[in-house]
Amino acid sequence: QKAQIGVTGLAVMGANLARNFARHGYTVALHNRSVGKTDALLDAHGDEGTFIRTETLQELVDALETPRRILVMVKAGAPVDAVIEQLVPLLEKDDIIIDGGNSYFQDTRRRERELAEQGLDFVGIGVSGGEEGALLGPSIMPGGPRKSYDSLGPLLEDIAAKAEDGTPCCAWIDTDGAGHFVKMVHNGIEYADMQVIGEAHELLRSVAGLEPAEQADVFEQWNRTELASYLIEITAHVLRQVDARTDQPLIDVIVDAAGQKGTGRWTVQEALELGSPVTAIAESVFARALSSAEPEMRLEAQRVLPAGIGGTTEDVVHDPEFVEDVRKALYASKLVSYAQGLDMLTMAGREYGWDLDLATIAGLWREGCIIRAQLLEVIMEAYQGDKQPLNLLFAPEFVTAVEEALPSWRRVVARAVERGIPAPVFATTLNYYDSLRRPRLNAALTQGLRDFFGAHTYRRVDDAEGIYHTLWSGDRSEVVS
Ligand code: NBP
Repeated sequence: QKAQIGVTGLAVMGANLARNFARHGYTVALHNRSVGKTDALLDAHGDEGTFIRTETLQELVDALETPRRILVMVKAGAPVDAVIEQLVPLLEKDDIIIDGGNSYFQDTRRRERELAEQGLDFVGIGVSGGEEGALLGPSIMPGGPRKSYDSLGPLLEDIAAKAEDGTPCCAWIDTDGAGHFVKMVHNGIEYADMQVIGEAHELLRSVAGLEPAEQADVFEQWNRTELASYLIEITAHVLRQVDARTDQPLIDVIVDAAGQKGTGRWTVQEALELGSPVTAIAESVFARALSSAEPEMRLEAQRVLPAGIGGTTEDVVHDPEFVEDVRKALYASKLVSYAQGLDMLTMAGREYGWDLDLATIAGLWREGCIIRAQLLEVIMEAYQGDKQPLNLLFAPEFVTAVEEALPSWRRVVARAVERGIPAPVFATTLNYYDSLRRPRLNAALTQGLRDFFGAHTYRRVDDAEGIYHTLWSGDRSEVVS
């Protein structure tokens, strides 16, 4: 009996995806560079389905029905190229190599191009949901050639998470790196989601005086509102946890230096290339960087930098109105962060020639992935009508939602600033919102200054076509450039 799918790379993600396929009735051929992982998987879970054990890539290839589907789940970067290089001579036309790791989308574009020249399909798929998602149903964002999806799609849709209406959280995104691109932006949004939750937590503590266990109750309540989401749910669990060693809340013994594996940074780097203002994601990446870089600098800052707080702002201990303000600010900030991320997808679609369907993409994120949330159902609906909003914030239901949250949002940002409590994403999203709706931006002065020192020219409000320059170092008359 031949296997329908092969998996090479059996660390946590590969092993769990392999088990997921097997549990769905597929025969799965298993391979790992070091055979120990293959045997460990078979020892522990070999009875969950039909597996074929292989020791070499040649054996893996021989174990598969054709056209072959080989899922590569090795460490992103050079290991993926190394595995591809070894696989290619063993494969035949129309075989599909699938990279389910967190690969950089430009690598995926290159790999698809290179493999297409050899008659092979290369499919980069974004997989979200961590270890548990991989086993029980991840959100899957496949790119690659359209025709490969005919052969691969049904398997992926089987093992993917299902939305409440039964739709699989897996759909073909577009060619080459589109799947990995969408996964990258998903991760960026995940950074921003976690950062605003962190900011809310800090304000609830420092302004409202709520202890972690009390905050856990608050987050549990919030999880029954429009904020309902996996991250809000697990925030309650983390905040409720008590450290066995010290009997203190666990959160108080965790070092406040956030790690990152790079996908948030990639999102921001790419946003800079595209000129896409994903300020919430950028602030979140920088907030992690600030927290974890240079402990010496943070210590010195605590010693020498004054707070400059006037002392007029009282804490609002246990004030339910302030707690509700924070909840609304969190919702509004989250909406802006999603609006920014989705706008980045639109810009990338233009740049790379992808037809990215935002309703479908929001739909894929409804279940299985880390940012899964009730809100994504509403976002999906906002993009389903004939008239697509130019920006998520323009969808009528979100105009109303933000209008309702605005007074709270402004109060929370003002309070944070007055009290010297950092809330970078609450603030940057509000700034983005205010910048978008402002009839004139200070960019006019920027243009004036650029023209002054560098003759960079400017356009006039009363002439859509002309390019102008003022002779700043001459008689200061204006000339058409
Ligand atoms: P790792 O990223 O830790 O990679 C370990 C696997 O890569 C092992 O099977 C290892 O084989 C193999 N490998 C390496 Br390292 N170099 C190799 C090479 N030159 N040739 C062949 N195999 C090589 O595994 P993971 O945490 O399961 O993640 C897999 C992918 O999924 C990554 O891209 C990751 O970013 C992504 N991802 C992870 C998560 C998560 O929650 N962990 C979530 C979503 C996506 P060995 O056993 O012989 O050393």
